[in-house]
Amino acid sequence: MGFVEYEAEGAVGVITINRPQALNALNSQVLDDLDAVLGAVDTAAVRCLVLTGAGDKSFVAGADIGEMSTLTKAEGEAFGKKGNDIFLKIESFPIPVIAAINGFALGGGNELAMSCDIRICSDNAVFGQPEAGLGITPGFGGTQRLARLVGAGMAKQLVYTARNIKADEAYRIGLVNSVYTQEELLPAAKKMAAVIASNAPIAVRGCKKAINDGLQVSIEEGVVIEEKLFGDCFESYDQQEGMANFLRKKDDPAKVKHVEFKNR
Ligand code: CO8
Repeated sequence: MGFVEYEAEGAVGVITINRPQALNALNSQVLDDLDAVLGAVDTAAVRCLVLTGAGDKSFVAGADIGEMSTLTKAEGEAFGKKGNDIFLKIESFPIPVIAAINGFALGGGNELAMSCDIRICSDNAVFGQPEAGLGITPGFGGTQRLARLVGAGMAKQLVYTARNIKADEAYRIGLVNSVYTQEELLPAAKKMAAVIASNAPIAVRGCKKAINDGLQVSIEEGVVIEEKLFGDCFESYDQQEGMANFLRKKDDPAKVKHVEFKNR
């Protein structure tokens, strides 16, 4: 579909931002296409997504500077809302999303990666929020998510200086979980996605919601959110079979097998 490709491989879906001639920069069309692809994902069959960029140079080099250059105040705010709405959709997407960051993740590109559940990158990846050097603030959630991910002090330093950092520094500050060679990155992302997809889908969804929703509230309110989602797992096939499978090994370890979770 347009600038965004989607391919499901069993229970793992791969979304690719495909505008390599502009280093996968996010113009309105790319954002619309991404929104449409997200809307078309069959979350009954697909249990984990990988999000990456086309080519070997860039994940997403930011929002499209050409398109933004002539916006009015009202248009700028509307463009920010358009990106924010889609990135919030990713953040609260029912299944986990892994960002496989294969190069530049600047401005809106870093913001897109931060809306995903997990970030891993290639050794040529470059991260940054260059907006202050362009005369704007980050506008697709960067001021909010970067501070939550790496702490306010480091986020402020990166945003105020508009300095880019390489993969090793992104790893050191906790912006990404691991660094791979370019060749290894996508297979590693798919492998992680397959592991996630092999676990009980109702539980994985509940974990995502509990962590995300819990981060917005006090610990007292957070544990109540967890209690509800924990309770929701019981009486499901996946809970009953998952636990029965464990208990069978008390009789005979050879009886333990991989559980085929059924999402019910
Ligand atoms: N927007 C539009 N086009 C871009 C972008 C971009 N962000 N990044 C790269 N391109 C285009 C270039 O213009 C160039 O096109 P052409 O071949 O037609 O000249 C092509 O991609 C290749 O780029 P370069 O030739 O520049 O490649 P280099 O390897 O020399 O440099 C860089 C790569 C360092 C990534 C460089 O392209 C660059 O600095 N790009 C801009 C990065 C940037 O500043 N990103 C942040 C943008 S601001 C933002 O994302 C705000 C998000 C919130 C928006 C809220 C709205 C209100």
